[in-house]
Amino acid sequence: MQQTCTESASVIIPARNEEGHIERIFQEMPHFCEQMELIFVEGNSVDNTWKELQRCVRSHAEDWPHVTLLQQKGHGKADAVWEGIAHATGEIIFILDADLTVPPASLPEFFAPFADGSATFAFGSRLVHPMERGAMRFWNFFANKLFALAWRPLFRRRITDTLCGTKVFLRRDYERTREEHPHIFTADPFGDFALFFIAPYCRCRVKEVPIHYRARQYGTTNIARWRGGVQLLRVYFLCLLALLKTSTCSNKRPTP
Ligand SMILES: Nc1nc2c(ncn2[C@@H]2O[C@H](COP(=O)(O)OP(=O)(O)O)[C@@H](O)[C@H]2O)c(=O)[nH]1
Ligand SMILES: [Mg+2]
Repeated sequence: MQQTCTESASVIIPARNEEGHIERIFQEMPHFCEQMELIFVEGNSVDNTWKELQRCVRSHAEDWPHVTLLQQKGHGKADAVWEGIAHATGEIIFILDADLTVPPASLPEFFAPFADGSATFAFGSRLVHPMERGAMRFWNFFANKLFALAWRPLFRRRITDTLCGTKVFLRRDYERTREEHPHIFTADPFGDFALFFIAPYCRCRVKEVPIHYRARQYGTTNIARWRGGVQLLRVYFLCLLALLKTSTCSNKRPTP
């Protein structure tokens, strides 16, 4: 089996109004890869997230020497994630929400299949293990189930969750997919579906990692779920269309 580069990892952490979680991120983040950097992308917070990030970078400098702090120029989670990836130097990109609902301690489980070459794309599922009380609202739970069903034919395998913030992929796959389908990345308000699209488009070896989803301890959601849901539906159809076109093109290619 072809080995993937396992030498460097960038963890991108979008953070808006997450002041109360920053210290714990530094404390709970495991060192799971030889060359590892953390990239926080703060944006439009109304609390002291930015100041707290600066304080934590100073106080954890010994443990975490490679930390980049960015303040996004645009708006929204996806914009923050794209900006973070643009600054990443690692070959493997991890996206991790700053709200600690997915424990940073679970990241080695996502890294392991990259390290042994069995996966080139990994994502978290919140819907396998029981989750903490209050971690997910009823209509979100319902929509998550539906979106997981909708993505199954695109992945050609059973998947149980599409909107867990934790997604892991190769930077080269991201760059290729983004260059060839930029409209999908600009249409996605959260980034989850555009990133999901990488897996079938680049024919990745896929690993779903069940995680124990936790409830937020600080602040509230930054996501407008109804408007976001409609936007996601549109992004889903853009992905579907792009994959259908790709398979039509490859079917038309003459066999050598
Ligand atoms: N930089 C940045 N981060 C954001 C923005 N919106 C959401 N986030 C972060 O993205 C992650 C997911 O957002 P969250 O509010 O937890 O949404 P939910 O999980 O759908 O309730 C969290 O780490 C947020 O801090 C934004 O506009 N800018
Ligand atoms: Mg959240």
